[in-house]
Amino acid sequence: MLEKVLIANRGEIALRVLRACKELGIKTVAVHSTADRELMHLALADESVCIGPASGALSYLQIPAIIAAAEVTGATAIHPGYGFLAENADFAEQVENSGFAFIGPKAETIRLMGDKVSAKDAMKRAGVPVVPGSDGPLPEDEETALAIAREVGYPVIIKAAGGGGGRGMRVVYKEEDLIKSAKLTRSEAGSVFGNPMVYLEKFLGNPRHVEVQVLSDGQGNAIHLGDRDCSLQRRHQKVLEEAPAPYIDERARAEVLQRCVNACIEIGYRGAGTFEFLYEDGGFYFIEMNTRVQVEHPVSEMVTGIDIVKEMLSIAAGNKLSFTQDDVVIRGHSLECRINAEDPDNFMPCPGKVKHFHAPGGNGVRVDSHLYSGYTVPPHYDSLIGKVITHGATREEAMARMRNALDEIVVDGIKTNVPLHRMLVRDKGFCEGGVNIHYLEKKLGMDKH
Ligand code: MV4
Repeated sequence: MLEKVLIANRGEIALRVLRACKELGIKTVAVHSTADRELMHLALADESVCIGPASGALSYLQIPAIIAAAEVTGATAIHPGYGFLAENADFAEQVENSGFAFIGPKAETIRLMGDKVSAKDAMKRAGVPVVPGSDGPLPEDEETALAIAREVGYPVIIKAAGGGGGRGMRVVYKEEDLIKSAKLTRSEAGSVFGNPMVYLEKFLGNPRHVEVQVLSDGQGNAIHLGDRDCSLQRRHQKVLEEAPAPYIDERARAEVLQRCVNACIEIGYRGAGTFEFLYEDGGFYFIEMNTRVQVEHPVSEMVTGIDIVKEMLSIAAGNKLSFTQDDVVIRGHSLECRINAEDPDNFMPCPGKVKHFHAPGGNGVRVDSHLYSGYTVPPHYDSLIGKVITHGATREEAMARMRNALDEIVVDGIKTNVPLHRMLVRDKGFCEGGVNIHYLEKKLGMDKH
């Protein structure tokens, strides 16, 4: 096993990784900014190192500071968590070139998936169903571009190769708008991502966001941990996730899960990964792959009983997967509510001192949070302060347990989105299941029309 892991992150995910390391008897190094001296996991780590001032750009995003911290503490591996440097191929490369294990895929895989055109091309060639489109970059030649869009059929969407997660996209409804939309998206992509390359896809009007969790050891063995539905989102920020995705055509599901596993073996994928799909009219269409552990990984853990972070550590230590697909059984249903320090009325971040925190409990209830009474949520980072996760034999049981958990949770002193979650778990449409990516924004009256 790995000897000593440096956790290059903060908040709930740093605590999550620390817990996995401690379970496995791995020593831990926590790194933190000057604004994060109160973080819970610092007290639990074997060592901690301050790597810079409050701003994430000057601390958690400082590659030399993190590698120096690993060197002075004698860490042997680095876990990037999510966000920050987790999908930075240069970071992964420098970590490995400095002699540490990067707990994630090879740098070249991160680079491949970071470019959405090469990611889609690789997945299509590996047999994963993709959204129909330009099959590569959208050519600058206007006649060729118009011909591609006409062949795909309007409406189409133009996306930046360097984008992802909802940044750098533009929907085009009619042919006369294509060229100016392509030019605009190209120019924005050039300035925002430093890469003007764009590609074109058929625009799906009412899809669901369904993703597939995989684990692959980079030694020829890969498995899936089923799927998750992350359709409940606002402005590309997920709010509530669940596993498995409800009301999916079972033949299409079995097919796509197997194709993801095959693709992992085909590309020699190493670590935990997520294939993101749009699901519409019974079909799955690949859009992007995430090469990190995701915020919502616990719902997959709850329905499989597999600890994804422990598996990441084991894979990084060079071990083969210790189980096969037949050992993975999807049991029951799981929900996750993301708890944010934000104003429930206008979604503005609301950092500040937590006067009192009470975590919910009971059968099938899990809380992943670094919160404690007296902790001050700093204003410099993401507003996620924890996740309430429930499991039940059925979706209804998981939902009833979530209603109870949200009734019990107390976060006094700051505003949170708990009221939004209390409303959602009683919402008729959501309770029935299978809502699409526009459902929450429509419900909140944010619909553009
Ligand atoms: C799409 C789409 C419809 N058609 N692609 C937004 C995030 C990025 N990962 C991909 N996104 C979308 N791509 C085609 N061809 C609609 C979205 C989309 C979306 C996707 C997943 C979750 C939430 C979303 C919200 C708005 C738009």
